[in-house]
Amino acid sequence: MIENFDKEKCLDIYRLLKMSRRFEQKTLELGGQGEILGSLHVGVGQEAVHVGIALALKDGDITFRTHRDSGQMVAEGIDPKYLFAELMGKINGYCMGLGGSMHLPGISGVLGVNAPMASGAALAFKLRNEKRVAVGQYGDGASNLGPLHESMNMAAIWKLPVVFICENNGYAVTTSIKYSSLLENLSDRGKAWGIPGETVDGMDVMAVYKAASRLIERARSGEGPAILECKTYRYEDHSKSTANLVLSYRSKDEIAEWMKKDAIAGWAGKLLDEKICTKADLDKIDELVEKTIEEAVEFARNSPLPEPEDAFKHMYATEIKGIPQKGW
Ligand SMILES: Cc1ncc(C[n+]2csc(CCOP(=O)(O)OP(=O)(O)O)c2C)c(N)n1
Ligand SMILES: [Mg+2]
Repeated sequence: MIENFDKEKCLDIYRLLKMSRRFEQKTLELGGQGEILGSLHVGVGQEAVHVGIALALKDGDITFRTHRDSGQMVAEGIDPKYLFAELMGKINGYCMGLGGSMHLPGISGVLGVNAPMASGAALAFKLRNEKRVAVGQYGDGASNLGPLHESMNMAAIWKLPVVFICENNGYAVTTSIKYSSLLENLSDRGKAWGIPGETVDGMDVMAVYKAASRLIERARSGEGPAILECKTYRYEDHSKSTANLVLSYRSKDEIAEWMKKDAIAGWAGKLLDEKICTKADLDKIDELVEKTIEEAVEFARNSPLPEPEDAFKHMYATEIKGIPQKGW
């Protein structure tokens, strides 16, 4: 038993961490082979944040994720086969293949909009008297954008049921947080709006889960918003298209230091040290994860591509003068 989790749940947390990582690593592999076109922003290394948030959300809650959170969708229980299909541009994808990685459901490619959108959702919950909570996720880079601060102030004065979760992975593309904020902890910004702010070890799934669920339940009980900063790290580069920058702005030693705190190895070690499970239990989960990922990729590979004219579906303007809609 760790916290209130029995052996089965502890192993399931291991499975979610693994699924989240293997899903994202697989997307990079498929991208490298030309099976996924366009860019990808993976959160490999940030799994403790993704799984911790997924565990803390309750049915009916809503989260607005960042461009780096597709692994979190898998941890939330979203079927990876439809995610792979979307990333490969196939009609069985969650957005019928028309969205791609930056437009997965609940993910925005526009920085700084998640806090406003989460605050808007929280306002709707409050007006409808629903006991639901909204979460707005954002990176350290996005934390400096104006709309985020405006919406945090409004959420504070209206005591909205929203929690702002900062995934501080230390960099915005190549810019270190050291150059973009004088604060040691970005959660201190809560003081400006009169709301609580906490910082946790974002490589520790239990630390994220405990703080996120406490603040989410606090918001649900009508006490208003809070900021949770998770200090974490991305192992891969900013995106598939910037992979050539790998070591131009950070050192190999820095990456190695963070990898020592790896969330998956840390959780597995804890389960073994506390004799909650055996190595064989973990190996079995690893096998299951690989099988699930492979089957999901096969499903996506075998799914059809949309027709060219499908590009004009699901748009506000369906007829565009001068642009042929058929037969090109
Ligand atoms: C409004 C806006 N400005 C710029 C960009 C380009 N952009 C995409 S990701 C990124 C860096 C984001 O850094 P951070 O918020 O720390 O998130 P991370 O990528 O580290 O997860 C930038 C500048 C964008 N998508 N939206
Ligand atoms: Mg960042």
